[in-house]
Amino acid sequence: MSTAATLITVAPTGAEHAKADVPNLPVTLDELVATARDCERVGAAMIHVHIRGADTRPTLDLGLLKDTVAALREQTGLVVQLSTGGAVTDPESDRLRVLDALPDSASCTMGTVNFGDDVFLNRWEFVVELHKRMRDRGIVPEYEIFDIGQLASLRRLLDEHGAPAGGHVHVDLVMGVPGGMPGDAETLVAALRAIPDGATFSATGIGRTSLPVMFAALAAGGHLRVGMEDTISYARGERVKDNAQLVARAAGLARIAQRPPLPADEARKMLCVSNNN
Ligand code: KMH
Ligand code: ZN
Repeated sequence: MSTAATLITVAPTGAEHAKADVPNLPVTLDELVATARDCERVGAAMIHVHIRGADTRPTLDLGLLKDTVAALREQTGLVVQLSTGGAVTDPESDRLRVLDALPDSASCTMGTVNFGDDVFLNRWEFVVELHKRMRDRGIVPEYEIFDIGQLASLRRLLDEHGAPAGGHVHVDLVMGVPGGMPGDAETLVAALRAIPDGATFSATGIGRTSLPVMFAALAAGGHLRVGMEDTISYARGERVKDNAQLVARAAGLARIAQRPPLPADEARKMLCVSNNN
């Protein structure tokens, strides 16, 4: 299912980059809110959030997650999506507890994948538990797909456990992770053959695959995720200035493709986000 407009999601922080290596990475709540506002202004409609503690390292502290959801809701109109992926070292119990912060949306990765030198573990029982708990809480999942086989797992999940909260299925293809599917047009087209009927999709390319994936996703009628979680390089030899720079580029390309950025209220409708949380 494609739309006449483009949902742009910003993933501003992630769990992988160290603040010491990337000084412009937003890690405090104030920095995150400022980034979110800047990104909304230039075309983002959803934010995919990983938070950091006072030591700038990734954390899944529930109090801080709740404060983050509240601040983003108060100061932006963005759809707030919390990561349940966390960092590769986070235990399942902490990742499940993220849902108690009651975001609009949360990520749900559809399987285990090698992740550089690490392993991003997503056991089947854990995925099912995430899916069910999100539905119980009225949280809309974004099914994160790191490899094409995970789309078969998504079909199995929906067949065996039913539709997600809101009834709409939205998928994010995370391409170019070392250990996952490559970030190129050919792979994106192959992935689309396995996406459930009626689902919408966005795509993001990690590192240098950012641009090829963005062009391929736009050409295929898909949506976009960009941000410093996924790339800190803007062009060859040029570091990203800030997240808004990446969103502005994505918005510009979406306009050129005649599929301008989708406003946040339209994104809520498309994703079937309820206003109950
Ligand atoms: N940080 C990665 C290990 C997600 O947010 O759901 C997992 C990740 C996926 O970023
Ligand atoms: Zn993430």
